[in-house]
Amino acid sequence: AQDCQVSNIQVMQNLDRSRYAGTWYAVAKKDPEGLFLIDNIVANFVIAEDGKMTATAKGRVVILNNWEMCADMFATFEETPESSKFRMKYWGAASYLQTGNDDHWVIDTDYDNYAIHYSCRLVDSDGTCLDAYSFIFSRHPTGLRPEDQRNVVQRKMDLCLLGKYRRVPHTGFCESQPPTPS
Ligand code: DAO
Repeated sequence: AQDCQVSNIQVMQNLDRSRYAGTWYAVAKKDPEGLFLIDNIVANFVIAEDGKMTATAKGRVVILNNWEMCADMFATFEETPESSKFRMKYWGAASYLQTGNDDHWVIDTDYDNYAIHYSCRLVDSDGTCLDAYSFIFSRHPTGLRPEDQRNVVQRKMDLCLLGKYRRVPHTGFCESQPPTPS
């Protein structure tokens, strides 16, 4: 479906959260209004013993007036009747970092190589998204495998976001404190 209706977006069927868990490197990102995480973005999803999913994430941010730092972020996920649609509460290790409550949708993943994330923060009166952000995640910091790229392009089209992504470089900026392993 490419009618750009948020309610018609196809998500991953029967998401296996334990296979989705672990470390994902953002290799591309479509930014929301008020961009926060810039690059060197690594997320680590964990399934706790009570079955609840949480995440830690790092990324380079620029806050206040050109203060560049590595943000340490935390997130909890609330399940919904659809296995790939979560509500995500997030906050930073420091009080001056962003906090929020966003959708976290898993559009597609093969668990071992790539995952496509989508979040619409504001649905317009016509049902399209006014303020979306989306991560293309890879298990490999070097990027997507060539064989996954066709699929990722198709999903970007389905999300009506083709051409709106930028590459997310990994330069080692946040590597002094890697994310907590699962
Ligand atoms: O970078 O502009 C932005 C929006 C991202 C907000 C969420 C960041 C913290 C939580 C990340 C968890 C895994 C996606």
